[in-house]
Amino acid sequence: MSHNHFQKKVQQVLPKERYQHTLGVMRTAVSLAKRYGVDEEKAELAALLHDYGKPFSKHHLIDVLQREEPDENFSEYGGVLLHAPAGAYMIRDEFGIADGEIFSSIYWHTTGRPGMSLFEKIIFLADYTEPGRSFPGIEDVRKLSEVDLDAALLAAYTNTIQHLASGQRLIHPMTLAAYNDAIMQKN
Ligand code: DGI
Ligand code: FE
Ligand code: FE
Ligand code: FE
Repeated sequence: MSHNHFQKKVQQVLPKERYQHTLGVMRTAVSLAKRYGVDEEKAELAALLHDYGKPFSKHHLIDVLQREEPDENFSEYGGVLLHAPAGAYMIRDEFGIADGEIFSSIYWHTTGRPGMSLFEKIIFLADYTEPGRSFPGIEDVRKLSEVDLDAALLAAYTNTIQHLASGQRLIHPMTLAAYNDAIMQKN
């Protein structure tokens, strides 16, 4: 299947706004890939597919994930987290994309994780900073992402954790572990 075919499929599945977000993530991912010396086409493909799982029901996403990981705990921390890991498996199986970097960048694009690869950082930050997004703190992360990926990542984790805690929402252990790792890497 060609990139064009994947794009048509994604456009069919995603609601209009989510597809517009995806186009923004693709452009941002290509720009970051160029800047940091990562395969631009691969970054664009991962960005195209990163939210593929989003429109599917919680029930379906849990089914997909439980089949692969019977003791997964994503769902305990909020339904919004499921589209990332479940989406990674769906892309592998429905699109036949076997690339491990694409898989893991989609899998971890919502929580992050300790020891993020360069490729994972680029997809995570492209998702966080694409031009269609606006929320408090995003400008700092946008600026940092052009000069220092690790500083941008730490700013993004900090912002997300503050946002979740301010609403007394659950924070997935990987989100906290990613934050701790980013602090340790800095020092
Ligand atoms: O799918 P997108 O909206 O493009 O972006 P995303 O996959 O990064 O999801 C962002 C949402 O996920 C946002 O509402 C914050 C939430 N989130 C991120 N980390 C955690 C989290 N929600 C919970 N409950 N726990 C987390 O650790
Ligand atoms: Fe997402
Ligand atoms: Fe994100
Ligand atoms: Fe997204």
